[in-house]
Amino acid sequence: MLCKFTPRLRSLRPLNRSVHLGHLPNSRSPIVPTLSFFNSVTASDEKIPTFRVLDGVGKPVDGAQLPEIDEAFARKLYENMQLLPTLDVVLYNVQRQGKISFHVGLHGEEATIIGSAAALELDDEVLGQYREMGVLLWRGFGIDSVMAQCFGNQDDISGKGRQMPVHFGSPQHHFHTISSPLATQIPQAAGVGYALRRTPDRRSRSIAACYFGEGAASEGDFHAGLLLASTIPSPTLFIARNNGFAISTPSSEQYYGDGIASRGPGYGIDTVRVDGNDVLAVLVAVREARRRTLEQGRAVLVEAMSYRVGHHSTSDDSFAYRQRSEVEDRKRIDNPIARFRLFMEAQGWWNAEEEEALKARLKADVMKAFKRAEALPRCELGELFTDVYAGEEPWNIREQRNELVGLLKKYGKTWEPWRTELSKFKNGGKDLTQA
Ligand SMILES: Cc1ncc(C[n+]2csc(CCOP(=O)(O)OP(=O)(O)O)c2C)c(N)n1
Ligand SMILES: [Mg+2]
Repeated sequence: MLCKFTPRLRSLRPLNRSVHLGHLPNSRSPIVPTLSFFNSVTASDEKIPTFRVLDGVGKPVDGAQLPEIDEAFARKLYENMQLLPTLDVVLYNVQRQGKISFHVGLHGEEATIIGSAAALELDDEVLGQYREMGVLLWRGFGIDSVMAQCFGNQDDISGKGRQMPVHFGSPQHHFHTISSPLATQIPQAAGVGYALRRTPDRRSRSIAACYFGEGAASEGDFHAGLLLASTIPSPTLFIARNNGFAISTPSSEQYYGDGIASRGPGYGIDTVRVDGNDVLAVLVAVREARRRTLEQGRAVLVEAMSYRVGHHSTSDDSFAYRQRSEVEDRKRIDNPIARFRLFMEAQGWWNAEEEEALKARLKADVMKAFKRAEALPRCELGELFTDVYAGEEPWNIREQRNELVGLLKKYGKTWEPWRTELSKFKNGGKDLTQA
């Protein structure tokens, strides 16, 4: 059954009135005697519509297909959304103080991330791009684990401090480790979906959910991944976060077609576009997309439209390529958190005092986690070389460890930058220097 909001992308009427002139081999395409080009995936030649349930001030739009949620669930959504900018602000400043090397925030995409996280089951396999920290937090990863990963300290369960900040991963939370090269997660997700289909106790129960930006969708891996997931059917849900920018490249220069959603039908993939600043619309769309993915055992594509309010990362100054006023306008006019807060207030589920108390509590929690993480040492230095590969240690890892031991013997005590760095590791790097 098609949902009310879903454009019927897969069963479009032919653009010409069909005249019965037979069929070509290997195709059910009707033959027509008049020449007609087309450049739209909607039957009406209009742009693909965007599903929304709350308007800009949090009021349900006419005929809105609102999800059934209770107060406790709404609060959970809201508190998780509010936690994200709290963490982003602190981590951004901590990077500016030189205490961590990098941060990438998700200002403006809180509804896309939390709405979709809430629509997934906790053990669906998630393959993110890098702005999906909120999915982990929704699953109970915890602020301390976020800080430990960003500081690369001994408590970093993602990678023992061996990854760049924000490159989270957690098998326990079914969250595959982020990798920097864009779009690699897309074909991998098709493979994960296929593996789930082949695993008896997860078939018909779990899906692979893959997040990526509209910029990453210009990579060859996007096309390979969608083709793979459609021709070797697998329960893979592709969530395109279209936030308007790929660093400095605006989406107007990223593609000429109708966004990312227009590509779904080309791969025979059920597709929907949703207002990514409307947390309830994202929740409904991703829930339905997930249901279809499982029911059909086939890929589904969701394109969530939003606006990247923050700079791309701490390595970017976005005012070099966009107007400050444009950003301020977007923040004010279409703020996903404010939209949902107004909805909550209208239900009698939230008020100004609770807002103030929540913000104070979240800030205190984040600051406490930051101070804790800052004080913890890194893992032992030798951990750099452990569990890189399964099984016996290969020669190249052994060779690299020996090389580092040699360099440490030569410079470890004498060269100030090395002395400082070594002091940050548990036991001061003695596991290698005294090896
Ligand atoms: C293969 C590859 N090319 C370029 C980069 C550099 N890079 C990192 S993020 C980024 C922009 C990605 O934009 P988008 O996919 O829209 O995601 P967003 O940052 O907007 O969330 C680029 C070009 C990279 N990491 N990998
Ligand atoms: Mg983008």
